Amino acid sequence: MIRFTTAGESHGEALVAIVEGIPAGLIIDIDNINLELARRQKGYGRGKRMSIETDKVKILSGIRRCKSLGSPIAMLIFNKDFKNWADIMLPFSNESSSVPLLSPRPGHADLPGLMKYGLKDFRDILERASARETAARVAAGAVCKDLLREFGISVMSYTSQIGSVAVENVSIEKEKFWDNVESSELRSPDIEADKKMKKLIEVASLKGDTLGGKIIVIAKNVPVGLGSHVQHDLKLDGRLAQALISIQAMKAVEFGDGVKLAELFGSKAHDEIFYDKPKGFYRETNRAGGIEGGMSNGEPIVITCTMKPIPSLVNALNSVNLKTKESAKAETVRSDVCVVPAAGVIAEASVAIELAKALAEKFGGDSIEDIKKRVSDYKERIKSL
Ligand code: EPS
Repeated sequence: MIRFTTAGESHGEALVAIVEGIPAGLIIDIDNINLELARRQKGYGRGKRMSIETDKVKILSGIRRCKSLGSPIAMLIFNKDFKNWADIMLPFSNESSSVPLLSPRPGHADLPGLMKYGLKDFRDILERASARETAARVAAGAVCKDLLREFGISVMSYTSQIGSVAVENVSIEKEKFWDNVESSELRSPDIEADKKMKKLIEVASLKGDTLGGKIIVIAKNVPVGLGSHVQHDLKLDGRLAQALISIQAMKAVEFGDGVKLAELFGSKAHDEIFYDKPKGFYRETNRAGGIEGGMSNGEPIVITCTMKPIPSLVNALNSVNLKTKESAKAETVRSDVCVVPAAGVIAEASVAIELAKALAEKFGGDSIEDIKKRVSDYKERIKSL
């Protein structure tokens, strides 16, 4: 079974990711992991922290001679900023120049976290609630992307909206679509929208405000039948939704035509099935976004994720001081204005992890060669239907 866990505080010494269940014999490219980490760091509207960090992974276990051993893969990403926070964040430091943070930010984990864990300074909450944790998720996702690549499965994403500005008339089939996405600081495929989005981010920045938006994640070449209809917690869409909604600040996840389907008659909401001798069964539309009955149906998996504006505002919202109980402005901590482009990279990682899990579940195997054989036999069976 593939599973992963992460550890680490935003300003602690390092982040840790442990991925278990990756089959033996998979070629792991450390450059690919570092490339994904670098992609996550980019984006117009990011704060000062990203100019301090150059995230790189240190592999501690599970890989030998560039190949996975089947044992847990432990990865470390050092926080360069830790040296500036050592007296505040060292696990056994007695002396602390840290002034407790007492006025929680509306929309953040600060207040519910403090209440739940019985702590007094919400730095103890925000350090782990921070989206810095997603660097570790991206490292885990990069390993899973390596696994998926062996089966021709790709996971990509782009920014489709920032604030009120949405990309228009774009088609992922268009030449250079993905080159445009990767070369845009906002990971948007539409140069005109890109300009407007940047302007909006500048306005937000001047106002001490923040912006959310939408990203679209697309997984291609996913074999039919990942996930299952037989039990609630095996459904692929349910699992992907959990993985994506757990990304900091994510508020909604839609598959295919998503919420738009509510307005339609059933006759216009589904993807009719056709058959053609060489092609087999196919659809001409993909309103379902590649998942039916909790299983992949062979069409691209298309997911729209909506992110709220992050709650760390320079122009702080009203809050209450936890000690005096008097009205106070929420604490201002260093922050980003917009993290939607980074969220796309994180969403890719989250989707890659879930698909890798579902793939390993369906085809089993401790070694990459065993899985390949089973996938090939399965594809033959489907073809002969
Ligand atoms: C982030 C690191 C954090 C934030 C941001 C993302 O660094 P710092 O708190 O030192 O500025 O910039 O965190 C959030 C968006 C959040 O919600 O906490 C990172 O590595 O992506």
